[in-house]
Amino acid sequence: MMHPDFFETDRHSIQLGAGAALLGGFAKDIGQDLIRHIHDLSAHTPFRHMETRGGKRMSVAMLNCGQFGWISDRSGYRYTALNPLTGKAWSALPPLFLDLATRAADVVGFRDFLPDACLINRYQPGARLSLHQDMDEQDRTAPIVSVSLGLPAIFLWGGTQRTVRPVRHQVFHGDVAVWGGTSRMIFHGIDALKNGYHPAAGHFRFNLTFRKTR
Ligand code: MD6
Ligand code: FE
Repeated sequence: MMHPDFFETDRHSIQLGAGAALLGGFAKDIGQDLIRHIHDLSAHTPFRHMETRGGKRMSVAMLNCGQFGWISDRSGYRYTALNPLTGKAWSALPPLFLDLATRAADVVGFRDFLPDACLINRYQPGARLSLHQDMDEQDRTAPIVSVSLGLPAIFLWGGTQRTVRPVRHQVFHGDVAVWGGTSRMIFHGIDALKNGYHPAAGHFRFNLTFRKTR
């Protein structure tokens, strides 16, 4: 059930579906801090363009922090405890990240969300993420919390079948999407990023996606 505070967070918050909401500006006040952390993390684990199962280079560059990291290569998509490039653990989740993810999930009615993975996506102009379902997590009862930073983008929100034509939502710096429950397996994606300049992120859009993988 929606927490009563949901309707107070921001007048631009919208419910996407059952157990799913877009919280307008929820992380705006810490946006710059979050980006600073992303830069620190990327000094340790550089962003890279992984390959899809089919061998195509992804247009979105990624890095991970947390107990588990999402990786993609020719053997498919999965979470690993070690970075395959270094053989070392991923960097720990910064407390600021964890606190934000838990607060956002709570507002949408998912209490005590404790993510064990944070995938950081970096989009440059033209980069996109085609319609997909998040299905590499064992725990499908936990929601996903997704934080938009930097340049705006068009978030595509479809249905439980790939053939459903997606609704287009513009997402801005500091917006947070949360989805779980019966919306957990909705097809979604990001349209090709438009060129632009954001004072805190330059020519990029960043997205933090928090999950409980197991
Ligand atoms: C993005 N996000 O916003 C891509 N997946 O850059 C996702 O694919 C995503 O935002 C699951 C839940 C939230 C998301
Ligand atoms: Fe996704």
